[in-house]
Amino acid sequence: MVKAVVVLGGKEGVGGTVYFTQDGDGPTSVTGTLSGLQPGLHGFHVHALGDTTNGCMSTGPHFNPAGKEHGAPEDDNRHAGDLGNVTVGDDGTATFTIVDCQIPLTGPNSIVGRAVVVHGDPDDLGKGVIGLQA
Ligand SMILES: *[C@@H]1O[C@H](CO)[C@@H](O)[C@H](O)[C@H]1NC(C)=O
Ligand SMILES: [Cu+2]
Ligand SMILES: [Zn+2]
Repeated sequence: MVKAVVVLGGKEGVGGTVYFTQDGDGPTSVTGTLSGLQPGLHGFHVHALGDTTNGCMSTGPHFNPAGKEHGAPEDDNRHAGDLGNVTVGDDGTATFTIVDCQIPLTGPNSIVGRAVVVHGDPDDLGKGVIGLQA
């Protein structure tokens, strides 16, 4: 079992922690909690680069090792990093679980070392770099 974690930080008290686990070549399970966000839907992506020094800008495009188009998680034609939306409640928090087959934690298409970005309207609110966890 390979495990990874990202601690998200952002403007205006936005924060969160997201855990990733993968057993062998199986799907990756993603469980997270977020806080300090506006209620509603927020885009949730893995971006190509782990450089968060200039906010969303320096994290590059959505992670897209297969050279596909932007899409929804259930689409065949999607960026690997397209994990859809997370739903934030009226209290500004979200707890979610995603199971996905395109975001491995090992091998050439590993997402470890890349950035997770939670998008807000209109700003990009939360971001952090995925790191391996013991
Ligand atoms: C995310 O939510 C927006 C706003 O409702 C919607 O337009 C978009 O299709 C959603 N994306 C996915 C991948 O479901
Ligand atoms: Cu994004
Ligand atoms: Zn995309």
